[in-house]
Amino acid sequence: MLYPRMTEKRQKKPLDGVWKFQLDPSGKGAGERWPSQGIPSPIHMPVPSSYNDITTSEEIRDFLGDVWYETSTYVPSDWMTERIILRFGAVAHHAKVWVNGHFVTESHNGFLPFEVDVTAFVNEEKMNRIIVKVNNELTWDMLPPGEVIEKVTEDGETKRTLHQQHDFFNYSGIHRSVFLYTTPQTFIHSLKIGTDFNGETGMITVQSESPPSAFVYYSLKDDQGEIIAERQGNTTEIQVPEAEAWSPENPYLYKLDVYLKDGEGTILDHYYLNVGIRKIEVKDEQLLLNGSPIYLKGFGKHEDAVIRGKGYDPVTNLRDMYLMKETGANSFRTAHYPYAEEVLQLADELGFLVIDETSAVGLLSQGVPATGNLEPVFSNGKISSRLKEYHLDTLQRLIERDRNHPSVIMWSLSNEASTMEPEAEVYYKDLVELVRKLDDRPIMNVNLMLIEPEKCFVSKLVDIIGLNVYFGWYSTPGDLKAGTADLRNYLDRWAKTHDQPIVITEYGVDTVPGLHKVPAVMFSEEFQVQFLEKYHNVFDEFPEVVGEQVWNFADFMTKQDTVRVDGNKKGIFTRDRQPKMAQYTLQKRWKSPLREGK
Ligand code: GCB
Repeated sequence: MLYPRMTEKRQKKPLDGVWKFQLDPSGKGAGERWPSQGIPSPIHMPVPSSYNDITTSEEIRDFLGDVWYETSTYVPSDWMTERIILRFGAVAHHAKVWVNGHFVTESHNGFLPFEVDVTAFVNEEKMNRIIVKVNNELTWDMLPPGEVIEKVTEDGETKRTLHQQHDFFNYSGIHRSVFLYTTPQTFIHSLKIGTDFNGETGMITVQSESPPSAFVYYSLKDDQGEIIAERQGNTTEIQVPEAEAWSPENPYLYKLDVYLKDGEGTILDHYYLNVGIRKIEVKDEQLLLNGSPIYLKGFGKHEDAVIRGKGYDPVTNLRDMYLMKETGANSFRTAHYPYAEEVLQLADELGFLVIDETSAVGLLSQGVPATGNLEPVFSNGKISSRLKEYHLDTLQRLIERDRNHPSVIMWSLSNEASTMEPEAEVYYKDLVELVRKLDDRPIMNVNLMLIEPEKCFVSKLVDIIGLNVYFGWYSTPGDLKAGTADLRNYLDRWAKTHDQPIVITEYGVDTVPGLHKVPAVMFSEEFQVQFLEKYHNVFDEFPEVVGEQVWNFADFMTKQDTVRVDGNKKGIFTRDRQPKMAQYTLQKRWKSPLREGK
């Protein structure tokens, strides 16, 4: 799906701002005709944002169920000859949309964009009313999975709570920008860019999907706007001699203008894309960027910020990127769901290598308290064919959305699933097959530290192994000597049983900023520093380890729990993006040359 862009042939109008908002605890909105008559007793709510932390109401923060949003807008008259599209960057988790009382579309994916042609429903001379019903309940037919539990309290009230499997707050609402945009009637439907680089010459392949009645023209420009090559046809190849390869140190972007013309040469449509020429491969237990080994240094992140929750926020995003650069990071993982498209645009421009993850987090049952064992999820039917369809659909849409970003270097299928169950193998085989059909980037799957390397049914299917490790924290708490010995042993077992390179996709400890202790104890800043230093020494013993991403970039909100003090505190930065002591530990390591090849 193409990101909406303004050109001389396309217009766009953001609908971001303050919308009307109302909770609907009894689900009466549709029955009372809110979609056609408007929502009756609204309060003000910003879009994009999570709604949870905007007001002071506990009911709104913890709300589970339907809420309604409403806005109104005029549409310029010169749009009336065009296709008019209404597009949402993401709404968590379910959305139904009405335009001027007409139901136009629905979505059930909280982290991916959706759009609909509303040309037939907009008025030229009157205000247009857009109404969105948002529901934030999770089920085991979707990602991330979850379950609404109903309990009747002593005073006869039904209390509904969300049972979720993942460690982040269930922020909800219209999370990303909403646009009205136009395309001409004859328009460029999709574009797929591939690049290759042999050390000198760059190769760009372009595939466009456009109506057969029109002709496609491409113009490739360098970053000064000088034309380098011009081509024609739905599919084409462009060789770029002495190409500037894209990398974190030199995120050089070419610009590709794409025109659709009629038989007389009149321009019907125009779209453009940034193109970074780069080659990413996994070879001989190494990760190669443009032919040379690259070591990933960086973070697992979250889209999470004070007040706006998971709402798209360019201010926080840029602060994060500058802090990551300053720390010496060259990469991040979009844990645990697809991030806003604008984040990937920044990663292209500023030079970050991105592990792009689906929202498959929590495909692992929690421990059974009586036994301490993990209940199966693949083998007992909890993971249904519907959930698998949802996973496949998410992967396909993620790839179609993000495949043209040079920053995206691999796809992560899931985080910490029950891959020790034999039934997981068939499930993941189908995921891998789909990805291989759609794209040639390496595939990763991220493992929980309880997965025994000898008994994992999925790692053999992927190109690169992600490991989340917390020895000395969740096991042998506070004992870093035992923790690092366990880490060494665990990595050794992975290295012996698998041929693929390993990225440490999570390692870290909760740390209360300002808590100092000598000797170090858990939760102190000293403990975080020592944990990282000791882990780094172990990573350096393993040539198979081709990357380290600390958990987490910043502190983030979780549900209320006995093991969380106002959220997860494993951040290297606080939630308001100020450094803890450990930032200097990372900066020292990441800004100086690591051992050979790292
Ligand atoms: C993990 C999860 C991550 C949690 C983290 C933690 O393994 O992947 O979502 O937040 O551990 O802090 O416990």
